[in-house]
Amino acid sequence: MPQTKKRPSHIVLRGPTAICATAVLALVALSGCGSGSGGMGASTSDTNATSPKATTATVRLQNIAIKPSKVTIQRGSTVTWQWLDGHIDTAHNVTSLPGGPQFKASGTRQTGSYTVRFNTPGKYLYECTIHPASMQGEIVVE
Ligand SMILES: [Cu+2]
Repeated sequence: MPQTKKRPSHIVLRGPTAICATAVLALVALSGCGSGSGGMGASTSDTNATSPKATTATVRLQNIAIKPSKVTIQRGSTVTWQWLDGHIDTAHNVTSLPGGPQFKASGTRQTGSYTVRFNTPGKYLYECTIHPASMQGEIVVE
């Protein structure tokens, strides 16, 4: 008696089996689409990562000023600050302002240079904390 009832349950099992087969087909179709568009997407982002011209910008810390005070670069580029006020015994630093994207502060010094690579687009505001009134700068990373 229960055996006859099991037969319909076997038939019911064919339903999910058929659905599984459909799901597999769908997955194959999806994975086919996915690998195609995924490959396209990856190559597109690779192009974006490499095709903007990475550059090196130089900023002078001289006469208690930042020159140029605003620099625009492509992501992946570097900015090098040069300390040029050592001869007047004046030290500077470059320090991110709070509230925006940050980069590692240079520390205070009188000579030499400091280079930061910017990989993340954004508007980086900074200052020399010793001379904030006259030494404010901006790095725009595109
Ligand atoms: Cu300064």
